[in-house]
Amino acid sequence: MIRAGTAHRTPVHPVKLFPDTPPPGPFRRSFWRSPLRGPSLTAVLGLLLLVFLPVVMVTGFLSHAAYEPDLGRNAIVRPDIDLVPFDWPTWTYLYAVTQGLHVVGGIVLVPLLLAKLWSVIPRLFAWPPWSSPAQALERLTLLGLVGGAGFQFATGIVNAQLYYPFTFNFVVAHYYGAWVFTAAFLAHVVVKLPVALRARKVRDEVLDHVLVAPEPAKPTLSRRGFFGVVGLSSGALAVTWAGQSVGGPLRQLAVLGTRGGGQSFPVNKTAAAARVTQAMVGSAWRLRVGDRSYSRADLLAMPQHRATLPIACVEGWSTTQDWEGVRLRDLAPDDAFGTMTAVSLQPRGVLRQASLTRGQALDGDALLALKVNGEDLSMDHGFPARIIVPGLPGVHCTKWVGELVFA
Ligand SMILES: Nc1nc2c(c(=O)[nH]1)N[C@H]1C(S)=C(S)[C@@H](COP(=O)(O)O)O[C@H]1N2
Ligand SMILES: [Mo]
Repeated sequence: MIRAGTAHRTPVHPVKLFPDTPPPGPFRRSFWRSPLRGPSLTAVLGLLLLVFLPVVMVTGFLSHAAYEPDLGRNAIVRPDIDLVPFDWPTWTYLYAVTQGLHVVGGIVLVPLLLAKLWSVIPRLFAWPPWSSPAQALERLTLLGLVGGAGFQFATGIVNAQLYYPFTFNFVVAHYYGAWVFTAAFLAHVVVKLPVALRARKVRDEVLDHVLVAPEPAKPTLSRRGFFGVVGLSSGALAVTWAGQSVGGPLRQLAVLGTRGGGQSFPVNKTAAAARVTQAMVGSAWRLRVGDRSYSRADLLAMPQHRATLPIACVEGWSTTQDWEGVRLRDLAPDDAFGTMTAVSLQPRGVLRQASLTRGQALDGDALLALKVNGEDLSMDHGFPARIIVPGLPGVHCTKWVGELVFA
């Protein structure tokens, strides 16, 4: 402190950005009064997230890989900066499992994430906000962590409930958001893991720690009760969401997730919404493949193949049905192709066409489906013909196909 009358002395400290005393309110430690907060609660929550968050993160990047972003027509980011370029295998339930884990996992983690955020809230109001450039940088990674998590969870959950309701490109934004969050998450783990491991051995009460309330209020909940609330919330979310990915009797319980629709399984984008009309799919409809053209009767006269396969949507739901139609490899003019692009009659929209790798198109169960569960496809499920391939994301199962391009 420099007292009046001593101003002629050279100050020892550089000019302070912030006064010593925090402003009243959340910046004062005494504002935070829960007796539950402390480094060990935060450590347990952090370690739980360290185990479960990577499941959601890794399956998210796998979803990006499944999109085959290096295939021209699927490119969601510049193909030359694609960071996960490999051929997504056609293992029947692969995408249903990875994306089910991604979406259900993300939803189930929300209570744990909120609990973690609640446990460290006094730190977000630390005073002074920063005292050195290094500390300012550390707080910036916190912004990436909290902001990144908020953005990823909010956009992901909204997208899983509604069909791409955003004015921005969700896929691209969620992908770049994932890199921001992952970088901040890794930095946070490197800095905090040793702290968390140490904190579990020390009793909070003996610490003068920013997370320990200096004037604790009476407890309203024991720590066990706190974990009970978090666990029950996660469990309730799991029960009301997971059924749409897992299926079976659980599907009835998935009140927060399942899509309704015709032919008794979910529809993503109806024919009407895609602006596909009866006239476009009537008797004049032909499938074009190079210079050849097939009527529906021509296709039904070819060898028919049946396969029980899931539609596994990026939104996390999946549904397994019995499909019947012509193998894609029977429609290829020759063996010399690298990719196959299905083009829909749908006039507009990113999903009007999608590309498969050669390996995916050659799979014995990769079909141009004409029927499902023994009946002609309904309009909403892609009549007169749609793609269905084992293991791929639903976005690659193009409906109302008008042309196949083997390139
Ligand atoms: N032409 C076209 N095909 C499409 C779509 C679309 O919007 N347009 N949506 C895709 C998506 S995201 C999914 S999950 C599946 C859903 O198929 P279903 O409506 O038969 O269940 O169709 C795919 N095929
Ligand atoms: Mo989808």
